[in-house]
Amino acid sequence: MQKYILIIGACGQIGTELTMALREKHGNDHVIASDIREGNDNLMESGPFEILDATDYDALEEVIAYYEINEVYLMAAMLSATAEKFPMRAWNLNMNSLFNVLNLGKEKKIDKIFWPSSIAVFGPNTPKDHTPQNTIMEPSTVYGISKQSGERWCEYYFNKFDVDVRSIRYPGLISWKTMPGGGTTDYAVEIYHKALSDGAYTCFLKEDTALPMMFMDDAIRATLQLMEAEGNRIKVRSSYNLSGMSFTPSEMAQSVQGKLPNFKMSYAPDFRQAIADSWPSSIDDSNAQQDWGWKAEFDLKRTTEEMLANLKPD
Ligand code: AKB
Repeated sequence: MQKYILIIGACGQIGTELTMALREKHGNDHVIASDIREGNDNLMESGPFEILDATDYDALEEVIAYYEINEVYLMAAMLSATAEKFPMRAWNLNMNSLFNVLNLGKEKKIDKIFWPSSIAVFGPNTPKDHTPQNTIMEPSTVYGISKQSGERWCEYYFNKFDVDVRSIRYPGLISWKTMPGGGTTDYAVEIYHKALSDGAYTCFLKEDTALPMMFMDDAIRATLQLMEAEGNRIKVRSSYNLSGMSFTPSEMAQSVQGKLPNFKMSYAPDFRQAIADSWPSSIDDSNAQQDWGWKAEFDLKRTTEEMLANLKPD
């Protein structure tokens, strides 16, 4: 059977790179990008693109029927910092888009679903270091509550209705092609842009706040690996812990200074500090390693080299 893939939220930080990776693998015409707004030229011109509101079930169903879609990646979401400002909008987007896609799976209109969860499912009572796959969660943010609820629903739809839905708890993602928007881990991307443009950056988290992070190439590779794995290897149907690296803002500043010795970092923590304080410092991803062979490749040093080389003005 021919594979036709729909990416919802294709213009975001992950969606942009995921769309291009899937187009390279399956052919441009087999990967339909969609978003509520237009994205970068490369994404829009390299294959089909649809304006689509993920909370509109009828519109979603129509696109799926028109392109004979069998696989959906639902990347549209409101992230942690923005969700604290607009709780009801975040809940509406994050939950209703998921129900729409899960119900299309239940009705056998699509065969396979990817839905991203996050380290935000964990909360202040969670063990902070090497946070295990199964542990106390109790998220204290709007975004985290929506992601934890989403995980429960994914597992429920798999058990009750045999919906093949797969998921990863992404850490903070670092990339140079598309900016993140509205997250608590965004500082780890902003720092590189500001280091090159201004030689200085004021971080909105404290210098010693360690968080789990990952370079985008690893995140895309993990996503494709999970989606390509045989179904019987996917033992976790809520969402898999995934680990790349862990570091503090001050360790990141040192890494940038290794390449740009005059770079200056200062700190002005804001409301995002409380969100970061509720999240783990590092993640145990041994289930992902055992079940489908996951292994990260990028550490902080390599991430800094890639980011600065690609963002550097010519
Ligand atoms: C955020 O900071 O909200 C996201 C996430 C960790 O899910 N990057």
